[in-house]
Amino acid sequence: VADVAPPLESGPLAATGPVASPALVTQLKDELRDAHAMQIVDRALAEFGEDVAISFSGAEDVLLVEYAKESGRPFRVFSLDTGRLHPETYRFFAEVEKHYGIHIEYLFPDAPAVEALVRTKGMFSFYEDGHGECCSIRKVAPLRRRLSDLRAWITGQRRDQSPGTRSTLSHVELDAAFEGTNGALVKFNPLATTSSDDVWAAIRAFDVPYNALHDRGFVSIGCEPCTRQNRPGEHERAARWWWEEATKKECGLHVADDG
Ligand code: ADX
Ligand code: SF4
Repeated sequence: VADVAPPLESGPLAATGPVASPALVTQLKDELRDAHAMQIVDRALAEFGEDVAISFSGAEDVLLVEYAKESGRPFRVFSLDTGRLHPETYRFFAEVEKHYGIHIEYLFPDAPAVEALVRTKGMFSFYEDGHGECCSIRKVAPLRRRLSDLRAWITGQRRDQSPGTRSTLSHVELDAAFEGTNGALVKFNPLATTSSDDVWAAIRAFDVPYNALHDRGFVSIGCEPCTRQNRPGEHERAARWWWEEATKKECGLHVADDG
């Protein structure tokens, strides 16, 4: 497509700005405590330039892409293509690329690792022995690879998505699970204190494209075999890995920074 901008250079990036240290995180945390999500995205892009990227799941976190566009700054977006997403999500990725004139940087899992898993345990092992192994191969390892040449990342996590695991989430934290180029990795959660209702009000107000699954009863969207439609009155997280206990509904992408 002629009007699509070329992707920013990928691969190891020289760290040019300030080191993503705990002191910087404390400073940003104080500064952005009461900031609007749009200001937080802008600040992240201003501070880290091409050493920060938006982690886009293909759901309502598309609002982050809108805010990045509104900032007028260059920005980069990556998605973890687990190979198990809904067809609607793949179509939505393409729609987002066209709408914003960007290329999403897709990360794929290690082929031999996926082959070994499905040859020994089949395509749906997670229903038998939990989602940990599959998520670790299809999501966590590719994410680790992606983050290793960044100094910061931006996620769409919100407190109201998961009362059990995200209720104290901050707008800025030191990543407790992954390392960036310089070791320490800053994690921005611009929507941490935004409610689901406010996210949807903004998506409508900005006329942002969204995943067609949302019109069919899906609220929280992950991989196809591990996501179902929400039932009336149930919390959105109940529709993810529904056969497992509520306390296990994290896949390893997000580990809380309790500091
Ligand atoms: S998950 O850990 O349970 O899968 P969730 O679906 O709540 O995460 O999404 C929270 C944030 O994690 C998203 O807004 C996004 O920043 C990141 N994320 C989740 N899934 C992906 C994915 N497949 N690719 C990139 N980022 C993702
Ligand atoms: Fe595998 Fe399900 Fe995890 Fe997707 S969410 S990586 S299909 S276990």
